Formats: sequence, C-alpha cells, structure tokens
Amino acid sequence: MTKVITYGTYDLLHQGHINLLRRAKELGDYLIVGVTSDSFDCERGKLNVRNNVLERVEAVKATGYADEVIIEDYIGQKIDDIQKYDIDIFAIGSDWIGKFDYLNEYCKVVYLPRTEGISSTMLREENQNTYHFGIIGSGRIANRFVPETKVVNGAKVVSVLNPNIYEARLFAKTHGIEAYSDFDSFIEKVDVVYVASPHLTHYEYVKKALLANKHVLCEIPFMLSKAEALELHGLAEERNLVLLEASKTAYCPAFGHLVTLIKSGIIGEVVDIKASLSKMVVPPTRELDAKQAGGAMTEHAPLTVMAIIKLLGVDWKDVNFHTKKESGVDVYTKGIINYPHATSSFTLGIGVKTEGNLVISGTKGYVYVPAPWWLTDYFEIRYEDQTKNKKFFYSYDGEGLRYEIQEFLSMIVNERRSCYKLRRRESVAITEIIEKYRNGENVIEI
Ligand code: C2G
Repeated sequence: MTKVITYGTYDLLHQGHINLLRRAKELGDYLIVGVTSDSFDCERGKLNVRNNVLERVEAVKATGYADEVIIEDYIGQKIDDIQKYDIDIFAIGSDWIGKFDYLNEYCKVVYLPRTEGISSTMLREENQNTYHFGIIGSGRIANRFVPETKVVNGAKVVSVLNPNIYEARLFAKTHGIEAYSDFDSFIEKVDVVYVASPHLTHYEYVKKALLANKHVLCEIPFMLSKAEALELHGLAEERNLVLLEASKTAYCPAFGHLVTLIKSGIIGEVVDIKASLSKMVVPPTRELDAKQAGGAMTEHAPLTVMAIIKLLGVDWKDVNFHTKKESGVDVYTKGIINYPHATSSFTLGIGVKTEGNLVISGTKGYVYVPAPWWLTDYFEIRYEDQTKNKKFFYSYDGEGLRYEIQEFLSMIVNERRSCYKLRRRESVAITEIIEKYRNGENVIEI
C-alpha cells in the first residue's frame, strides 16, 4: 500500500485545495492530510485565517479524499509524521517547490501543480469586509495599537475620538486618520470601536458604542465594577455584538499554549500561582492620580488576575489584599486569592519594584515564566528530576496587540460572541476582584 501525506491550512476550502487533495490521493492508496492548528498558523505568521481548525478539518473531510486527518502543530512535525505513519510520498503544491526537498531523506517528495487563479488569500480579500476601527482615546496604548492593526487583515483604523480636539488632531496627524471630539459624528463613520480612553470613561463609552450597534474591543481595566461588566456583556449579547476585553496576554500564542499544557495535567494538580507585575512610573502621570482611578491594582491586576483565573477558575473562596498607598493611590499591592484546593497571589507595583515573573506550582512540577511574563514568548516546565525539564519558545510579534485584534475580528466574522481565550465570566471575575479592592474589602494597609 502506498501511503501519501500532505499538509495545509485549508482556509475557506476552495477548488485549488480540492484539486490538490484529489491529485495527492491519486498518487497512492491511502491519504493522510495534516491540517495546521490555529496556534501553529499563528506561530508561522498566518494571522488572518478565517476558519478555525475544527471547521477546516470538517471541510477537508467533506472532500472525501482524506483517509485520515491529523493536526499539524509544530515545526519539524512533518519528519516525525513521515516516520510514524510510514509514509511513501510527501505531496504539496508547486508554490512550495524546493522548500521541502529536505524530506527526500525520509520519503519521496512530489510537488503537484498548483491551481492558478484561486487562493485563500484571494477569497479572504474578496469576502473581506474591511472593518473600520474608530479609536476612543489617544494615549500611549492607542499609539501602539494603530501599527498593530496594519498586520491584521481586515483591520483599518480610520478615526480617533478625544474630547480635546487638539489632542485628537495631533494623534490623527501622526497616524493619517480623522479626528473627532464629538461622539455622535465619530460613531457614525466606524464599524468597530477600540476603547483606550481613561479608566473611568470605559463604561460610558462602551455602553454608547454598543447602543450604536458597534462591536467593541475595550482596554484594561475593562470595567471597575462587576455590575458594570455584567450589564455591558449582557447588552452586547442582547444586541448580538462582540464585546471583548483587550487583555493582550490572554490572546498571545505562548500564554494560550501554557494554559492548555497545564490544563492537560503536565504539572499535576495546580496548587499555587504567583504572578507579579511591576512597572515604575514617574510623576506626574495618570497612574499616580487617584481621581483617574490610578494605582497598581487598576493598572496591573487585569493581566495578573487574568492568569490566575484562567488557570484556577472563577470560583474562589476568599480574596484579601496588602497594600502600600501614597496620596490615595496604591503604589504596591499584594493580593491573595484562595480556592478550595489551591491558593494564589499577585504582587503589583508602580512605585515598588519587584521581579515580574509567573510561577505555577503543581503536584508534579512547576511552570516558570520569566519577566516580563505578560509578554510571554518563552516558558519552562521544571521537575524534581531536571532531566525532564522542558523549554518552550514562541513568537510574540510587535507590541503583541495583533493577537487580540485578530481574535476580535475573527469573532465578528465567524459570529462567535464568546471567546475561550477569555470568557465573559472570566472578564467579570477579574473586574469583581478589582472592585473588592477599590471598595476596601479585606484590604490591609502597610
Ligand atoms: N493549493 C493549490 N492551489 C491553490 C491554493 C493552494 O494547489 N490555488 C495547495 C497548496 O500548494 C498546498 C495546499 O493547497 O499544498 C494547502 O494550501 P494552504 O491552505 O495555503 O496551506 P499552506 O500554507 O500551503 O500549508 O504545513 C503547512 C504546509 O507546509 C503548507
């Protein structure tokens, strides 16, 4: 029996893919098709894939040519697969000519004619709605956001809103977009909204944007009270709109894989998490302004608590805080979140410096993510027996905002209203912890 293997993303499956699969099948008796996982595509720079891996696998199965479908998840897997499945022929489209000659050492490599005039890229562009982003706020993060949209297909920033028209114009000039100081004129011209305004204005802007039927990506801290977070997630659901918390770490490839590995038991049962994030700030700055809800908690809890909640869940038992305040603002806060079978802590500083790493301890081993863990591109799994230790490397491109932008657009295009990378209930739970601190519940000043 001649066994053939081929690989691809097979996004928006088209005639070119079907021809390729048919030709590959004709080369032998048994065809294995490797479909790239979403994270592998992200890893190799394909950020614009429209269908998720399950949809793509289903589409390949529906062609009837594949005898077996497998998932391709890492560089080098082709060599492993060829040996594992005892493959005779590796087939791939002629657009890859020469690129897979190194596989000749393991089996025969055949480049099949590529179908001209059709591609996933073309289909994406044809069906592509370009989503016109309006940005609310023109601060540091908004400045970093615009260049990141340029690497995500379908995203285009067209305008900025700031009640201070001079600031809006300055930002608009830098990025070649329109400036507005009036919400109604701004909202009319955009399809989707990115809220990157001062913390205390998030609720009002998100609500107004949802009421104007726009999908919203909202910066952290998402909301400052559980009731607000629940209300706005409810409003988005009622109106069939996407509302996503821009918790950038939650959407980046390495963090996603870290969560999956831990959930699959690689370090046993998780017993303790320690997450730290400290970034010193220099006055005058809004981070040190109590009137603008400044402080280490509002600045840094969204990402650190997110990591804890993603791994230990939303059903904590109790939460308490130790905090050092200056002029009404916490420059350092340590929080402890206890669960029935685990504990966790986070240390956050804007006026106190500490090591910003993430350590997840389990009954079989622990995960160490070095500082700055929130820009995760590398982590280690460590065991008592050091020979079993494993290091994992990923790409974390640019400012890392491209992953949340891609997720946001993918939710809109595929009509997903909930995102497994950050569930609505998780977003609400993060907000609740920030609210407890702000309300002074179980807070001890040091
Ligand atoms: N293809 C084709 N004709 C087209 C478009 C694609 O024959 N008009 C072929 C490609 O050459 C490839 C397969 O269809 O063999 C899947 O293409 P993609 O979905 O674009 O996947 P690709 O990025 O080429 O995956 O490990 C992944 C593989 O290395 C390549």
